[in-house]
Amino acid sequence: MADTVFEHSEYRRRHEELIQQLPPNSLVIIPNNVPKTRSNDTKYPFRANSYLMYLSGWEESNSILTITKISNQTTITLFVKPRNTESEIWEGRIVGIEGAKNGWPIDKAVPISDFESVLSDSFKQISNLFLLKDINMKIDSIVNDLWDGDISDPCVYLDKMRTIKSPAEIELMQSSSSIACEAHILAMSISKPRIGEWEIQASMENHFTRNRSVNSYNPIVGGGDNATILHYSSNSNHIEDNELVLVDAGCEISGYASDITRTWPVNGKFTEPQREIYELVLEAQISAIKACQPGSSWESMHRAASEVISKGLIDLGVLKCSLEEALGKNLDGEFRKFFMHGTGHMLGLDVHDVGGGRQGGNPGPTLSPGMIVTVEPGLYFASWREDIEIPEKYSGIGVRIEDDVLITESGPLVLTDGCPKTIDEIESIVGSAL
Ligand SMILES: [Mn+2]
Repeated sequence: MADTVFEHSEYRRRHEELIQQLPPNSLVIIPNNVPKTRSNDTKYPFRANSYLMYLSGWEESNSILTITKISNQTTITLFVKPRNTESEIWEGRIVGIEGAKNGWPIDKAVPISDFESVLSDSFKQISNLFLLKDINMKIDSIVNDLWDGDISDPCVYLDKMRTIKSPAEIELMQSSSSIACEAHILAMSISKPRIGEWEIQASMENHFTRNRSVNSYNPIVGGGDNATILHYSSNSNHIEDNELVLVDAGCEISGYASDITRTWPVNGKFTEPQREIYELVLEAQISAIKACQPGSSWESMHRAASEVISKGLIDLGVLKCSLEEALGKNLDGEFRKFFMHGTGHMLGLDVHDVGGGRQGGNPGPTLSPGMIVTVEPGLYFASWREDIEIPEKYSGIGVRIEDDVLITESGPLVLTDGCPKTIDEIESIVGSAL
């Protein structure tokens, strides 16, 4: 028997929930990701498709899950690689047809080579087709060749389902949160002037690997001005005495992500200007977390953070305008010069998880029990910016503080509260392992 991440009954409940929403005579196709070449004949580490993992726990490459609902008869089929000794000698053991059928929450396992013929048979019986597009181009073109009708997006149903985490999912996300908290504390404890950004990255990845987890995204370790680059990733500079370092790093357990940012002075002591900015971001973050109440609009946490930031920037003399101008009509005022990203996003199988809520167009989902979101306001004063005025004393300061928050009936529950964020706590931990 295989070890699926969740009990089979949990996957079966997910199938049931999806099937109930599908129109009669439907077929849903979920292809797995395609392994990507890194260089010549070596590949990037393979990561299975999140929807496929969500619906079956299956991870092996070269596979496709289909769900058919034909006159109230439903069938979950997994198309997989058959066993092959020669290939297994080189690439590792293959689960195969029998293994898949016996160990995974599916009804049928079929060789992947039969996909096209099985598909053309099913097409005679269905009237609604749902395909997870742009994952495997070969599958997209097979489907396009065989099917003349409309192709719908299964994410319409699946994203809503993935947004609300089950108790078992929450448990996993609590473990990946806890491991990431420990990694941040370790990184703080080894920090000292002139440490390399890569050394901090290495200490975190070491902790992730030792706990059988992997990065949930490329860690950001930015010292000084590098902290003001939102997606800085080279992690290739020394961090000088008196500089802050911003570390945005999280891990993944059985596919489920954590996502934490902490910012600390590399020498263990905040300077006065660093302290002023840090305290403002922390106050904004705490206020945004308090706004994570069930029934609140998605915007409410961003509004809470933006209000604190706007007022604070005026008090510090960074913004010389009214609070109204600082905030702007649609939270698009002067404060955006220094806080240019959203306050949070959904978190789950994807680090920027499905279910909406990111910046742009739509109003975003209403916060509901079982959702897990990040809360991560920041302030950035890049010394190299010439398009805006950067106050001299804050020049080269970038601060972001990010926690992972479960919405519960009784309010926000911070899954990453094991990671210290007050100035006193941080100053006592930085350098303590040296
Ligand atoms: Mn994040």
